[in-house]
Amino acid sequence: MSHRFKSVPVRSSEITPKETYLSRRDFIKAAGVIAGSAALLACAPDAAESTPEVAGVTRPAFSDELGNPANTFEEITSYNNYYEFSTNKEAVKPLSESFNANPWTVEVTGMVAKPKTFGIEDLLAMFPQEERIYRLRCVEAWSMVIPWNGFSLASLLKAVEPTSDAQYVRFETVYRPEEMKGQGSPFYPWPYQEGLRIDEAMNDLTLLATGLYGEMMPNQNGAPIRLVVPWKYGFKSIKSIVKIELTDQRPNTLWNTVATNEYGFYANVNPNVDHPRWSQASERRIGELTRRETLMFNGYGEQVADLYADMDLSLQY
Ligand SMILES: Nc1nc2c(c(=O)[nH]1)N[C@H]1C(S)=C(S)[C@@H](COP(=O)(O)O)O[C@H]1N2
Ligand SMILES: [Mo]
Repeated sequence: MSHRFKSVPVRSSEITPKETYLSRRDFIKAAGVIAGSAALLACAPDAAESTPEVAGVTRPAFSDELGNPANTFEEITSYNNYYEFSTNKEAVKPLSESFNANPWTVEVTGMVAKPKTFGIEDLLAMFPQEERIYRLRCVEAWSMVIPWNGFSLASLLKAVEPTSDAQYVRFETVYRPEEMKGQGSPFYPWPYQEGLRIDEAMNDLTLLATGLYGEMMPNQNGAPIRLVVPWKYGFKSIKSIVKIELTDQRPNTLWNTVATNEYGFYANVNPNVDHPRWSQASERRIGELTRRETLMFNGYGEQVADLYADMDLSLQY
């Protein structure tokens, strides 16, 4: 685990500009694992200087490939969607405190040559941790910039060797109604499920995240391992995964089951296709005063637009 993240949440008022520059440059080096991102990061405006401060919160001294400053550890870990604990975003953190993510196993099964159940420690040993700063755009029209640690889903899938029949990947969250009181709610079909097309799952951007800011994944963010699909609405990024299944059937997803006309299978971030009850054209970045325009594919179109070249995205939302 890199020590570099540890220096990041320091208030920039407490450090000199030179130190800010150095830690940022170190971070750019570390972030070079994302293809092509290093050059973009290097010419991005300095995040710490260019971002307005809100109510005494100083933005961290580094940013994503578009120059957006990362949200603070505090913001990322105290405003969460995790319905297994609560539908109240501020209540998730306290309610998830006693959740026990150790020991943990992830079963990888279905249409694969080498099905296997991995301990979380096996996964951490097999796949070196990368550091990636991704924007997360919630379907509720707020967003954050989050420095994740993890490894590509593709590297795990390759290890179990999907058969040629496999067309989709299905993900399942742990079911523990004793620890997760929200799972007592009859309004949702537990356990939480999600799915990707196999080409989406194999895309380099798709991350299995095991931590953030260089720390083990906090419970409220989906300990110990969760998906991050940065060009899709946040609900695709399923938390606390216990099962990954390769299949030839398009998986049911929790949100698609609850409200089919509101939450499609694809759920690509798209400012041109409104949610039936609100616009998706702009978003509130947590910690900022003015709204931002939402970017097509959340700004990752260069990497993913080809996946949808033959589709009408207003119909397949
Ligand atoms: N199992 C599970 N995964 C989930 C959710 C959930 O309620 N349960 N919420 C989703 C939604 S709507 C969002 S926006 C993101 C929020 O992730 P964060 O709390 O790390 O920001 O998690 C997604 N993954
Ligand atoms: Mo969300």
